[in-house]
Amino acid sequence: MKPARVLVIAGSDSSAGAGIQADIKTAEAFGCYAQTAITAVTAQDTRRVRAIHAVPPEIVVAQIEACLGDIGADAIKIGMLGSAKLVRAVAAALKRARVPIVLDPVMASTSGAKFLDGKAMDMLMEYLLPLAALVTPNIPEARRLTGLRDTERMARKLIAMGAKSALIKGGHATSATVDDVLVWSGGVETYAFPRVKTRHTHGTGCTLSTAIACGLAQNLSLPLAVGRAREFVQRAIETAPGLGKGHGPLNHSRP
Ligand code: PXL
Repeated sequence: MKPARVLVIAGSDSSAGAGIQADIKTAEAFGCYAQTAITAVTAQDTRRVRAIHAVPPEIVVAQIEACLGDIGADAIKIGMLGSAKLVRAVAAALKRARVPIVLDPVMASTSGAKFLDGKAMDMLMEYLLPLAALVTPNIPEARRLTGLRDTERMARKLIAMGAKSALIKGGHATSATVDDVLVWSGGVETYAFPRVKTRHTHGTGCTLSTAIACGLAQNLSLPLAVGRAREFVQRAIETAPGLGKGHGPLNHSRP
């Protein structure tokens, strides 16, 4: 049987904990075929981002067209974009895509480097949210996008702003469990997992959103795709190899 196909539009992480490298490893773990449109090349380790080289929008669009024009995709995941220009170009390139789009509104790296400025955030809300089957902000991102503090209200506002559904990730909260809240057409689901005391969380957001896109590509319902993805990330954190001196990578291979 042919594998389900996902197209990932995201940045490269030289340390391979996050970004495109995490996305490909995640897709492999779920038996999906990942194609990629690389938006930026980052030079980073587990401690900091040293340099970012943005790929010109026309080259990103050419990659998207190459992927969709031949092999095709059953779901699309959007991660790091990096500039307002690229947000607009990607939105235009995906306008006619008829498969679910998972939008991870990446604002910064786990180590704190800024990936998206205010103007690009505004563009993302205007042009990309309306294309998203699911948007997956963490709490700081959801606050920036909505101006609200209550999780369920943040999700509802993102839906009012155009996304079909929203998953607010609780990793940045301080509760004993990490509570991720999904608001979708079928109602509200909360995914609660014990908070793991670890610094090895580099790439959790990338991994989760790609794992969800894989589920959607494989025709799982949205709440099942989120549940399966959340379990995968939990095990990947619990079995992280402990590499690097900062925020190390997860274990993506059969965690
Ligand atoms: O997890 C956010 C993220 C997205 N994309 C790239 C990254 C990171 C975090 O470091 O490096 C390329």
